[in-house]
Amino acid sequence: MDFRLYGITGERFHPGRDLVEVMEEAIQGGVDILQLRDKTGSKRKVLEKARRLRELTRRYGIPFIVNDHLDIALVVDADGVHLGQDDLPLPEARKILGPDKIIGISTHTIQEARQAEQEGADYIGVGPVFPTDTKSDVVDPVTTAYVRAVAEEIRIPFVAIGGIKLHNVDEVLRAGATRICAVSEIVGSSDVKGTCRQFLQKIEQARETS
Ligand code: TZP
Ligand code: MG
Repeated sequence: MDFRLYGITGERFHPGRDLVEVMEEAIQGGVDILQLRDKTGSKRKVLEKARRLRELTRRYGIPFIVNDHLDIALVVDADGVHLGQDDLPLPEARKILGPDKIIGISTHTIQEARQAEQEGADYIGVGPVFPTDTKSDVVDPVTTAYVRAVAEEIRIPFVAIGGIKLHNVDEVLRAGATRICAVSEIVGSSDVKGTCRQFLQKIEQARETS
């Protein structure tokens, strides 16, 4: 679980470009864990994408995570799932997936973070740090104050997410984040690889000076 730059798919940000092609560029730029997040496609369509991204991530030797769909994660032998506060609770998901799969949980409050840690989450998401249009049912921004609180208290890996761009990522890193996720800034970029490289450089810099 020692990832730095968490990539999530966001197909509406690259119309006309193939999903796998865009995500491969992101991996080449430094994305070292990849999540398939598809809130609109049919089960079959999501399954098809999952198969392709499983093949891609295997080729590059990085973990592959499926958002929401435990069944698809199992069928394609993904490394894990990412679940929100309204999805199947973590203990139930663990029963289905077993001890070896990665389970990540979205959190918006320190109470949710504590609970996820206690229940055996492998990592948590912390966000949305800033306003974002990428997620529709999003809660109010948690701000860097929540990032700081998690950095101080929570011992499992956490990844900051939501509205993070190259121009504001330093603020998130200063609050104690050592893992970053950006969706629109990466997959919507005209230079996906270069954008990832710049994120990674900033993350590495912050890790060295912390
Ligand atoms: N979870 C919390 S915010 C968010 C998700 C999936 C969307 C992040 O997208 P962006 O484009 O980096 O703001
Ligand atoms: Mg969900």
